[in-house]
Amino acid sequence: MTGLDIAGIAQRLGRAADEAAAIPQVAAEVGLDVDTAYAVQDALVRRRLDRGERLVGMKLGLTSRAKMAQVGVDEVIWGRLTDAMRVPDGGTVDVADFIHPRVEPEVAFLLDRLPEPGEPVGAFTDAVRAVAPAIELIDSRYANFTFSLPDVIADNTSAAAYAIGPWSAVPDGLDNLGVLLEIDGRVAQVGSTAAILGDPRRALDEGVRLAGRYGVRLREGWVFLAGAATAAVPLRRGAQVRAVVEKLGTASLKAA
Ligand code: OOG
Repeated sequence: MTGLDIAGIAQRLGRAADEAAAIPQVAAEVGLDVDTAYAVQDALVRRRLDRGERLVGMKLGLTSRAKMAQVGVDEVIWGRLTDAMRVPDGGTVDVADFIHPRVEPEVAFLLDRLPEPGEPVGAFTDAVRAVAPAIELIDSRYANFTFSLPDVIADNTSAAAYAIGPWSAVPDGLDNLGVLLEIDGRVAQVGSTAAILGDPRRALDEGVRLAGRYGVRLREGWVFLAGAATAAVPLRRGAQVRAVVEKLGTASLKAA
């Protein structure tokens, strides 16, 4: 570990989120590498846990080419989800709580029994109890939504809020389902679950592997967001957002 002020960087990022006020990127300035960035993320999320939030899941980011191209970072990243980030399906978020929120359509898994660390996930249907369409609201804490790989990792992969549609049993194929993001009833993005690492089931193996490197184990009952299938779209006040995933249905939220 370096002599970097991990707690201090986490504090800056945490305040930026609390005050909905962007900060400049930190990685280049302080020489943050990927491992240290995950340590900052840990401290940033711990700050939330210290004020009573609960860790309820994990997300992957940049699992699709569209997302990688949009932000100019081409590595899969993972972040942590707390209960306070969850918005009820059909619920309302206040855009004033965020800096420059964007929404993206996702697939969520409800985790069942997970294998021991180091073991492959094995049968997907043993590891996943249910699947659902989801909307992730991302909000980079950095000015202009611009960051490097360590910056976005430190910022808990821009995680801000998420809504999950109805859970259903895992269908036979998950690897080529149509995905739509609609804003005010108009199609804003079109994609396929195939865009998520070729098959969103692969995202779970990736998540187990990546988090395992940092001693983090996925838990039964956790939500797992597999990463966006399309580029993200800015969320404007008054917008009505729907993510539609073929066979799985719809998740929605409103922006006040
Ligand atoms: C990074 C987080 C990306 C996804 O699903 O690809 C992400 C960002 O774009 O700000 O959550």
